[in-house]
Amino acid sequence: MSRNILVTGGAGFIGSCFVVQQVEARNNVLVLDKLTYAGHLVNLEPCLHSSKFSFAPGDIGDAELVARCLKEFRPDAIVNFAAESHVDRSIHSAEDFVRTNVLGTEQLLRTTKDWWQGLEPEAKKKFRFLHISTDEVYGSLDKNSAPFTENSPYAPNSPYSASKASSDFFVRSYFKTYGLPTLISNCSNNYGPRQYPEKLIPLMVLNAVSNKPLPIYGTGLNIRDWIYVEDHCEALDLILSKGRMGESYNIGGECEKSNLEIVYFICEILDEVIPKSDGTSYSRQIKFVADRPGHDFRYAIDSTRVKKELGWTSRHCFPEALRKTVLWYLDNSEWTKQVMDEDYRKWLHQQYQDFDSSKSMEQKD
Ligand code: NAD
Ligand code: TDX
Repeated sequence: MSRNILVTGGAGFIGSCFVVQQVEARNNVLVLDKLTYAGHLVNLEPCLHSSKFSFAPGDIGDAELVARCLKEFRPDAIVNFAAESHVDRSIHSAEDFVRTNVLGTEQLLRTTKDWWQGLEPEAKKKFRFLHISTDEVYGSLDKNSAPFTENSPYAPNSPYSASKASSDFFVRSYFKTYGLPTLISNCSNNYGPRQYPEKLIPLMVLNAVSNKPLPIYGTGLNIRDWIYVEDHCEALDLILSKGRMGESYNIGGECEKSNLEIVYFICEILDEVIPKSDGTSYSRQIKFVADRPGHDFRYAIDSTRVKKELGWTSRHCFPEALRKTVLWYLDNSEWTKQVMDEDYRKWLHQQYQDFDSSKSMEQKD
């Protein structure tokens, strides 16, 4: 049976992948998105003309708009991807992170709860609110510590992760206090097409081919657990259909890599598919720059619960999916042109202007 799903933040990187999968599965999807610098309708191109898809521009914190969407669309589920998502931006200023991730999520919960309480018993029982969170709420691991489980204590270190942790607690509180049927997912680092090029992988690909420096924070030895975005969205579908209310589900790629490894992998792919005319490797563009303040050393996720309880497995293997991702950015220059606008150039200047104080790879050697 087809479901009505309200997807907030559905014009961003992960949300748009989820929306495309759900429309392909013949569910009706209403995307509510504020279209911030990170949200682009072009991300939804594959389903823009589908009768299963509709779009409402706006803010999750706009109670009137959300109430209208709920009343008219009557969702069986809400999936909340809407967030400010970049750690480095949260270090420059946390204001938007508090406004959307904390206050916006709480307002969305409140509006949803008010509407949900008035539903018929059957619709009320069927309804689900899935909140998309992150592994960053658990803080940082040492090299040899066991991966995060759902029972790991929250210990956020960046303003971004503090705002996500806060939103998770509000979701939990709405389940405990009002019985709103909520679910939380905590996922590791996603990669794939349509990721805004402020994040490590698309930034490195696009800088490399523009002959710009590849800025590695600190030593480059920090570790992230990488998951292909489609695998993440498939896990979310299972959580939505079969997850236990009030629970959290960790989702990870079982693919721990240091940042330096990731950048070398990207350079190897580029060296093969678009070799530089002077015969040198793109890795010569690597520059070690000042570290991210409060930089978490390592994330790793234990996905046992989502695997055992819900039968999820990731379908993609890293080398192939990374290659596919790199090729996607090379092949989609119209997309990159659209998202790498004036705002993007301003961000690069704000974040990376300080290249002078950096050391190039050759200098380091
Ligand atoms: P993104 O920055 O690409 O997209 C965020 C989307 O939310 C954009 O379309 C933006 O316009 C929209 N948005 C922002 N503020 C809004 C508001 N107030 N009202 C309505 N829409 C708003 O982010 P992403 O990488 O796709 O991440 C999606 C979610 O997944 C976030 O909650 C993030 O914390 C979480 N997450 C991301 C990763 C990752 O690796 N990218 C990993 C784990 C969890
Ligand atoms: O220029 C860079 N140089 C660099 O060394 C950038 C942008 C990043 N890095 C490092 C910092 C991190 O250790 O690469 C790693 C990955 O950085 P990001 O792509 O910014 O991701 P991260 O900070 O790990 O957070 C991501 O995963 C968890 C998402 O942005 C979050 O939304 C998600 O919750």
